[in-house]
Amino acid sequence: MTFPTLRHVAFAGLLLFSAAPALAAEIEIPIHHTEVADIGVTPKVGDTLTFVNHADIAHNLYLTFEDGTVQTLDTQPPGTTKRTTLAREGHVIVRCWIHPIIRMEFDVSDK
Ligand SMILES: [Cu+2]
Repeated sequence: MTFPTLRHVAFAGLLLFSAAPALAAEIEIPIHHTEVADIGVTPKVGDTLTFVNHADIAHNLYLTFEDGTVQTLDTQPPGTTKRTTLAREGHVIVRCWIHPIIRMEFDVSDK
């Protein structure tokens, strides 16, 4: 019996990796008082954003996508989480209907 060489193992791993769809990431974004934290990475289409409200006030975030689509995440009381999966690439602006001072922007890359 012969053992596979490191090269064979690496090749098999490459095949497995390329055959599997890219794993979607879940990115947690804290909200403190009236500040939505920067996302810190460039998310991909299919990734999920999780906004966690650590403030003691309610927020109502909405995302404006590059094509003009607006997605409202609805009222988010203190201590609650809102989740959205990114469906399209391009520039996104996050704002709050209640607190116009809130603004966070990021870009979504395609897969
Ligand atoms: Cu707000």
